[in-house]
Amino acid sequence: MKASLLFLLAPFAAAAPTVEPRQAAQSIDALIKAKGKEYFGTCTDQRLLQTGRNAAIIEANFGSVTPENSMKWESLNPQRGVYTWGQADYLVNWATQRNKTIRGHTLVWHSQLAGWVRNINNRNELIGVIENHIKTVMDRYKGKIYHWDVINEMFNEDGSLRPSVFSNVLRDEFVGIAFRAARAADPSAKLYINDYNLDQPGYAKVTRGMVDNVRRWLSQGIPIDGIGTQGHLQAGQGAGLAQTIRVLAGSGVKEVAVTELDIQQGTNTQDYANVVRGCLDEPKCVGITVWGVRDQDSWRPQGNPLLFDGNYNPKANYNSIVQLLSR
Ligand code: 9MR
Repeated sequence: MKASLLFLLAPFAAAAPTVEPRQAAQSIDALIKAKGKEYFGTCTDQRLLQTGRNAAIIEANFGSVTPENSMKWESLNPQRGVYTWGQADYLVNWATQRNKTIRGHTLVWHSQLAGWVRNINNRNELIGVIENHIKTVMDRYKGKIYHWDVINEMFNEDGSLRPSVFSNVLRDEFVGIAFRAARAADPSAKLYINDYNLDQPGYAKVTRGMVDNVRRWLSQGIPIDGIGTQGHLQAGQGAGLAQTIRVLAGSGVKEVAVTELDIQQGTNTQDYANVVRGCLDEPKCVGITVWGVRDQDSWRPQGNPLLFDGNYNPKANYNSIVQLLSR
């Protein structure tokens, strides 16, 4: 539409009740795509999408969604043989209808795990259960979920294997089992290993944990495509995460992503911009996902860690990203 026509229509558009005003001047998703990245995303789920202005904000400013809770094992498959798809389907349909890509989260995780899985102590039974879960979930959303967090949070802080039903029964063999099952289920999905506290380049969980192990697993032919660093940061940690993105990329994976970014507010107002710059500077970094829209809907609301305030207005954090990406 010509600018002059837009100008004529503007007063009517503003008055029309069905038109949701933009909450932010520019889409950070459009801006990061213009820099060659795949997406700027956020987590959400059905309840949030049906609350307030969340859906409108996500539609206008984000290009990817991650289900915050609806695809976790306890949500999808709370009892053996019983799958409850309602909330996950809602998210997938919402995103697909609006051309948003989806990061699936998450297939194998010790937390928010169904109780019946936690009690398995037979090796073959557990292998079968892991393979069946991955196949069942990935089949349902085949071609619709672009990235999958196949394994979540499997390392201790010192880089060793975290105790869980998976590592207790199968040691680290469950990594190959899970990634091979995922590759077979949807060969076009990008398969990730995801973890938190991968925020400082020299930290043991980064070096001895993620990087050394992923390098070894890749050399064994295990089909890991990417590493996700969650990025639940304290104020001042943005620059460290930017450096860590590069270290993770050095493991030999094809891609890396910041998957759950939120930053406790402090005096450093450049944290968000520092993380985004870190992703721009690393060619393997494909995108960034923030862990929620509004501060008060965050899993840790105390530090006002997100990009929008309680009234759904974009905060200085949001504008600092716009500024950086507009250069
Ligand atoms: O944001 C999620 C919150 O609503 C849940 O109550 C919580 C339960 O563990 O999980 C949160 O999301 C987590 C994510 O799935 C994995 N990494 C850490 C996230 C924050 O706890």
